[in-house]
Amino acid sequence: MTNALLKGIELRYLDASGQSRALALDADESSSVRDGLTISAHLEHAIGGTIVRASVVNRGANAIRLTSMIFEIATGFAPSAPARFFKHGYQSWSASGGHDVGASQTHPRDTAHFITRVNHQSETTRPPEFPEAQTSELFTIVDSRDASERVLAGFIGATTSFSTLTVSSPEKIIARAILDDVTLAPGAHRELDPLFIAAADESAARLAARWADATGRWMNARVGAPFQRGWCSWYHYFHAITEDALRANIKSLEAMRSEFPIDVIQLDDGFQSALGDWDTTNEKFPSGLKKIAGEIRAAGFKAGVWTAPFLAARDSRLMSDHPDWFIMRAESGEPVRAGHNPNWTTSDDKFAYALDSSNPAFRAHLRHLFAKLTRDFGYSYLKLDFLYAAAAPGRRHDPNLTRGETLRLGLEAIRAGAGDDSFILGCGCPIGQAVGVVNGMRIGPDVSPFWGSTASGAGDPSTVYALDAIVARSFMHRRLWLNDPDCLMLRARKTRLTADERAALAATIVASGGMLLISDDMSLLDAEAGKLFRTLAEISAKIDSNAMSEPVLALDLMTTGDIRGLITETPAGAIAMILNRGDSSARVQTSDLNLGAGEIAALDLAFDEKIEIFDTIDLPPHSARILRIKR
Ligand code: 9PG
Repeated sequence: MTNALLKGIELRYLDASGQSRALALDADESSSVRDGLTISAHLEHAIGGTIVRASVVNRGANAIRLTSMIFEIATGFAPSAPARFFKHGYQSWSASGGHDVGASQTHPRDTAHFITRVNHQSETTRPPEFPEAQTSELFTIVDSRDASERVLAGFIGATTSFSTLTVSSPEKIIARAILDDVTLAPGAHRELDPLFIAAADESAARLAARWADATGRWMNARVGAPFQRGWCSWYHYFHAITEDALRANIKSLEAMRSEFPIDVIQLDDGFQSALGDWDTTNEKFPSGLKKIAGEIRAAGFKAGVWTAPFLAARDSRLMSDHPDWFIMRAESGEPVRAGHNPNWTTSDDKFAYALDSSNPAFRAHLRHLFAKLTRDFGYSYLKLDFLYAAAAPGRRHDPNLTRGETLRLGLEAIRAGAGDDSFILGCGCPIGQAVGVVNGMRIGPDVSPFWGSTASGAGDPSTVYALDAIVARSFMHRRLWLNDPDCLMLRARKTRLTADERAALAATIVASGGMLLISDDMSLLDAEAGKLFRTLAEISAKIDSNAMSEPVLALDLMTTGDIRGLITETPAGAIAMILNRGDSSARVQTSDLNLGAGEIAALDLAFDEKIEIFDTIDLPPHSARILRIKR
């Protein structure tokens, strides 16, 4: 029996003279006081573990600044035990997976460009005690071969701050609420997000689902939206999308309604007059956004549109009218760069700048903008992208708000403008702060019309990394929101994906039960593709309808091997997916897959073929199979 428990808490802060200080609370105390500053913690046994609620009150005469709250957790594992930990990624596109504890002190991002670090880490520079290589965002799971139980530690809320968990050696986990040196005025108090600790003899994926359950409940996750099927312009047209190309697809989708039953047509990046000016279009969209929404709706679809509401480029109206709405670099007084894209601007300066949602004037702008896009223009599906920008470090309008609070306020302003009946999809979004605001969330990096490198460390968009994320984060679906695994591509031309690769992408998406979005020029698809699409829609809707009661789980959440898989139990038996992401063929023993007992039948989506399975499954490189297991 492991005995995971809280050993102690420590508040790190800056006193009135700017001096770094620490105030500790032992596990057997409920509060600790110094100079009027009080920290307290309350432990509650619930949902099969311990919930720690900590708070801080300033009863002193001077304002102080809060740096972090540190929680030390003993795992019960020996310091020498061979162990692995789950390193959960920061935002939609950031990788998640198992790593050996203590294997590395350095991470490739430690020396990466600022834009890469602001994208993928809750802090662009980690304090030396909490190296990126050993740090997970929001929650972690520690697994030791020497013990039957695994330990989960994670924050089940994210309304007050970003948080990390550092696993430097097997015997302890350091959980940390990142408080960004916010001011705590005399008389003020701050509640921290609850920390959950549990040890259990169940799979890492099931423990992760338990964390997602608890988080979703604590944060009132919006999990009730209907299953989403849609079309997205991005992965065929990219920035080159035009009004005419969109119109041709609206026509095709209307004509092929029974072959391709979809509900939403979503226009992606490429329509806007400038990055930041989301209600006006460029010369490729002469009709304007309102007329286009009207055409999509007249054809019988919901209209969807992409924005990056926390970014703006130099040539935007927004940036020239409101230079004071940006997060500022303390040293230079220049706005903070949070993106770089030559397609986004005609200015010489190709950077995209981060907007400051701690500023109520900018939040009022967001409310008006999204009320206009929804109520006036008629878009009821909003893909909000590059949302991490709101959390960029820098000087903000309101020094009393953490970056996590600022991001959430920005998201809430958008929701307030868009109304509760709009479907909001987060993308490029830090995972915790969006729970309860968004209806759907991209849970991985972009797919692309090529497979990509399977070598670890390469960060370029590629389908294989998207598949890794779909498997790793499947447990979030219908617990935190509807998972968006990113788009299916079925076209056989104008793509570098092979038939096996397209089918592997399709199989992984549908087995996850997540949203089913297609991104093809519909004129490239024939009746056969339509038949496949209907099969996919049927399988994914079935898995989705079951996902509220039974999570879709990775077969082995901690693995780094090329064979990955998903499984979910339904009343009619289990549905699983087995993927060979690697570059060589694999023969897999079904007994090695944690599939449980039962007769197995496989479906090869590439060839629409049912295969009898006995003890082994042969998987070509970059291929997948859907399995049905009779229980
Ligand atoms: C539109 C796209 C699509 C896509 C989003 C997002 O790091 N990068 O440079 C980077 C660029 C684009 C990107 C992700 C990362 O894709 O995920 O679905 O909407 O924006 O520009």
